[in-house]
Amino acid sequence: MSRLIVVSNRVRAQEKRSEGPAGGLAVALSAALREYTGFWFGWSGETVETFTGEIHTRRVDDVTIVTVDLEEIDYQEYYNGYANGTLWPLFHYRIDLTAYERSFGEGYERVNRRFADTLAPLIEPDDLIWVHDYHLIPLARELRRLGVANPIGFFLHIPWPAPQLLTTLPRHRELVEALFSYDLVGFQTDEWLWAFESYVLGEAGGAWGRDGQLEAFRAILRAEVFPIGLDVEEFRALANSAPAYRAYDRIAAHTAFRSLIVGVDRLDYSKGLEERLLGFERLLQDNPDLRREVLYLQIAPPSRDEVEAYQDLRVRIDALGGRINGLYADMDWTPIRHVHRNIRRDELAGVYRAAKVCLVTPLRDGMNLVAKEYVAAQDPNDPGVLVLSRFAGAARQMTDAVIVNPFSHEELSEGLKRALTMGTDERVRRWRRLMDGVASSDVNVWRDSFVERLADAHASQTSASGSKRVQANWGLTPRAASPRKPAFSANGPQSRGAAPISPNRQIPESRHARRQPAALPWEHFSFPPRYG
Ligand code: GDG
Repeated sequence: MSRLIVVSNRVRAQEKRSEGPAGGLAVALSAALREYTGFWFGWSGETVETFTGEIHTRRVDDVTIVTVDLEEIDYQEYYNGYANGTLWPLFHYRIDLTAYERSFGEGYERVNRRFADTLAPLIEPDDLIWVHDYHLIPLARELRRLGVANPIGFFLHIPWPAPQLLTTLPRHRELVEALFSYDLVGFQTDEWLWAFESYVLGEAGGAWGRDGQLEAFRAILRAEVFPIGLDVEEFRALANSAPAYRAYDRIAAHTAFRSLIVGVDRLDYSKGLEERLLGFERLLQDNPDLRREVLYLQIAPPSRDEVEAYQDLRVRIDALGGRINGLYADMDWTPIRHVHRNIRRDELAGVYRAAKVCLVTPLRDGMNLVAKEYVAAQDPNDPGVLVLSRFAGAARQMTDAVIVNPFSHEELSEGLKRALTMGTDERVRRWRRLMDGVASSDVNVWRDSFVERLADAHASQTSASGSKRVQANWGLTPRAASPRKPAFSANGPQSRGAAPISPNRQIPESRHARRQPAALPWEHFSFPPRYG
């Protein structure tokens, strides 16, 4: 039976789940990998003088991880350079912060080749390969060059930019063409999928093919929406742990008779931290009666601090917070508190529960797991209110949050006021619907639906190529039989029978007729109806 190989830039399996790392991808992938045989491959985070391709294997919390070291120049050009200095800002609509340096692009290509060279010998014929995020877009192309014919899928955790922005990137065509070496490409929301489709159709001369697949660059690709979810059981358990209750008690003692507003974000310009502070200032300015009634706690552990655009962010945030505190603080009340360090994940769950309002107001965000964690940590009888930016992917699902435009200080302030003054009945009603959605579209649904569609896309694309070969069984081997994996039931992909595979999925020049847009896969993830 098949194994699942997950590939991402950094491999950060959680040494101890309760002390988990900051970063949505790490959290979601650790949860996904605990369920299957296979391994997680990526960069060790270490640099060496000369790249050797030597792998390090270890087992962390039930997950096998395989890592490789990179050179310092790789770290600078690929990680700090192209990934976080070029693609991250561009894909978050910040062309003003985007670095367009040729050496960065060269480093990016080199590291993707190094990853492919190291990974290819570890791949067995039955394996499914699932590649994650913007660091590794060309990886499938490099693996195909080495003759890897397995199903390879790609999931983008961050937004896909509008074509008008993407075309500012030198060699944007090559980047998109590289995606056509995958069998399946997944996006967090329909908005990012549409942006991708409009580039392929409008800019790359592509067309709709069979079954709603895209055809361009003489290849076929299935592109769909797979909104990432939470490991809800794990998070609810964390929220009920002793450290969570201790954190809750500490916060409750500190905020007696006041309402706590919390924000939890990596220190990143995409998260809208400055706009959030200005919105909070507006709340204090417009509502003198609320002044001594609220406390805003912002947890913002630093990230990517070797990238220039991140270096002065903390200084600006602290200066802004200091200015607002200076204007409004009283002898026994300081409105804003910043914590720039990593809080344990179980304690974080306690903080969420203690907060009457959670402010999740990114300017652009692929999904945002904090929004889902906050909902999962609430007391069902007295839940808090989520204030959510319309520009977070999560807003497409979590429509019962108070939705705001974070660019408008007035709207942020009004949304906050609405959340702070909301009655219990409405809070409970909204929370139930939100919690239903978080529970029914969790990390297991995300993982299983992606893997199932990957096997399916591979089978359908390779049969179209006309190259016949008896195919291995692409059904995965879950570690233990689990009733919540319908994707791998007896009628699942493993019973599909022999399907041909071919590394070369090229299609004839002639384009298929343009199709009507197919029903969005999003529909499969719609939230269930209201509570009765
Ligand atoms: C990318 C996409 C997408 C934060 N501070 C602490 C801490 N965190 C944890 C949160 C949450 C995670 O980090 C942040 O996840 P997000 O989803 O909000 O954001 P990104 O890191 O930017 O993730 C994003 C995600 O990938 C998954 O696809 O949703 O759109 O940008 O889990 O709890 N965790 C701990 N201490 C902290 O101080 N332990």
